[in-house]
Amino acid sequence: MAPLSQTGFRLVPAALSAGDQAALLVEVLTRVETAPFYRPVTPGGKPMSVEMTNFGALGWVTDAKGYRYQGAHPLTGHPWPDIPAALLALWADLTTADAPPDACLVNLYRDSARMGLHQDRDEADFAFPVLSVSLGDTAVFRLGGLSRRDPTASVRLASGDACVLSGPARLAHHGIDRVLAGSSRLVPGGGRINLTLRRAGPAPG
Ligand code: MD6
Ligand code: FE
Repeated sequence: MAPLSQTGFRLVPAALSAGDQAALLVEVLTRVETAPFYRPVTPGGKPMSVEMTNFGALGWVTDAKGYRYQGAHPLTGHPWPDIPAALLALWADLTTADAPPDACLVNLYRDSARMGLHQDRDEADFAFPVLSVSLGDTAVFRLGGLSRRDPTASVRLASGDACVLSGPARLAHHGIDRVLAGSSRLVPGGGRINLTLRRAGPAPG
């Protein structure tokens, strides 16, 4: 299956208008004042080039102990801030999930930050999709298949674009090859912010 036409991969260009992007950025930066971006370390001990924080009941973290979801910021010890309402609305609009997301990973790409090919597989129930929203500089997103060795293809994610991995594509490999510096003026100081919404815990009820 050609990676970009596989069932369950959906790119939604301009899911957010310019005004909605600016409003969401304010919501994000306000939360970052109390839940600052930090540079995570892989279980192998390598600092990531991407900086991270989270919103929601559960946040994705990585350190020497491994990958997991936890309820508190690793540096402040405080619960993560709540998920902005505009993102909850987008999840309701663009997915068929019957429960709201409980986790929103926030990735900050400055300079030459990138993200290697990976699967999102630390969640309890892969029946829930992952929805990503991009703000700021355009990224080159690479999508492959269920096997790491499957062919890949790349597509650009611009500011305001959303993308969904669901169904057969939920566990597809994907990553960020690079970010096109200076392609947007949205993020103060330059760069790109990506927000990924997930249901990390089991379905409620
Ligand atoms: C990023 N995105 O766009 C990284 N994961 O910065 C992801 O890792 C991702 O875009 C799952 C579903 C959609 C994604
Ligand atoms: Fe991912």
